[in-house]
Amino acid sequence: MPVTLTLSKALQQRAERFLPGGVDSPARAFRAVGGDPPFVERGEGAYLYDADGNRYIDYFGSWGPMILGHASPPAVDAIREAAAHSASFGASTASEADLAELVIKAFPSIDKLRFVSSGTEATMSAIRLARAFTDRKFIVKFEGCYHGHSDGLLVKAGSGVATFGIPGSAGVPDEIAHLTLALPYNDAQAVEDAFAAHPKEIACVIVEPVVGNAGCIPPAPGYLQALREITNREGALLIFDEVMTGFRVAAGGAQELYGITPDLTTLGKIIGGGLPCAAFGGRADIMDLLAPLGPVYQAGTLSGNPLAMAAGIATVGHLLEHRDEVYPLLESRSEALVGGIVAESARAGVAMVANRVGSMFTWFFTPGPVTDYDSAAKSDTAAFGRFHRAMLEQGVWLPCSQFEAAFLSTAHSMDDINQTIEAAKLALSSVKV
Ligand code: KE4
Repeated sequence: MPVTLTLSKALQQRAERFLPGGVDSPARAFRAVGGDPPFVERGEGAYLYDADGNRYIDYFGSWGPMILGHASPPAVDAIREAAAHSASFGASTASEADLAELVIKAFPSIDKLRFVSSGTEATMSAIRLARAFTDRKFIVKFEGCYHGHSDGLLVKAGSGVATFGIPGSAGVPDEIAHLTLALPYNDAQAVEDAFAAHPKEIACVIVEPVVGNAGCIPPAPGYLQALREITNREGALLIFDEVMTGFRVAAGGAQELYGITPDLTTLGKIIGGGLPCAAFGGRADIMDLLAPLGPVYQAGTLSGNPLAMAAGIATVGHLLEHRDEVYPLLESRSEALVGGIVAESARAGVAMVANRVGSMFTWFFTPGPVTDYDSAAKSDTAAFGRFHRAMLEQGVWLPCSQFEAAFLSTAHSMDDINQTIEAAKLALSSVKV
């Protein structure tokens, strides 16, 4: 039954009276894919239900957190119980160490961590720590990687590979952007050149070990190891931004999957079970620089919030207790879904390549391969927009941008996956104009 969006359109108009673009985060406005964004009323398992009563199979899962599906009973019960004792104290609770202990059990590279309320805070704080620990001020990031919206990370590549960045957003001063080198992903030589051009000046390299924010782009064989070796040799810290990959591509994230030990790790999304929760952590000799122990100031009113801790403990606890079933299930079902749609695109004569690591994946409308931001940017984003709208009309809600990763949850059934592949058959016919 085709989707109608009458009430959603009215809600969008009302929202635009109070919120810029009617949203609290730009991607939700559907500008990258066109069409009107449905307004969600509730989620349950693999499904979202909008204000008009339409049901959608959800493949973005709140951009990653909802790995157990929506309203998963362990998380709902834990949040309900915690909320009955008040939502926030601004004082220490046992639950913070409870969740920290679970996270550290899954991430042996983390001796200590600190909770914050967003991935942006986590990466911003980790970079401040790296600068203090190394007494250096420049940082390296990679084109196509997104680490939240702190000024120094909203930076585009400069004119030359080893030249400092230019602002990637209005309001970011050149002076701040010039402290960041934005290099091509999956190019170890570019990192060598940057350090050669700026010896003993670079505090850290921050990387999405599996890129999700240009669409899904896996690391080339040996690439992460090269980052580890170069940063070790140059006295810079390696920061794995696992906000998306943590507890997603493996219980221990990309560092477990690829066998790399970073100096600092940032986490988010899944560790809060859908509530505002993120973290940064790593070697104790670095983390102990944080106030109140050391000179690096970092703070947050709602850091370690008891409801977020309860949701995180329920979610992470479930994943760790059932890791031997959960991750193989997500792997096999994701393979069936991604492969099924790629096969349909070949039958439809639509140029498509897919990248997947576990249950995070992206279908790119390009012959491919997609190995970095430049090759991702060759995708036919108009075709992706037509595909997205055609899938939404059939009750399948994909991430609303070609340059985002899609996710599967443990709640998605094979019936959901087969229904999605059927919907793609029809949607792909609308892609070809
Ligand atoms: P937040 O500040 O949005 O909690 O986290 C920032 C962040 C940091 N690191 C990585 C690898 C991330 O993917 C993110 C946020 N991801 C985007 C979607 N890809 C959030 C969605 C949005 O901005 O609305």
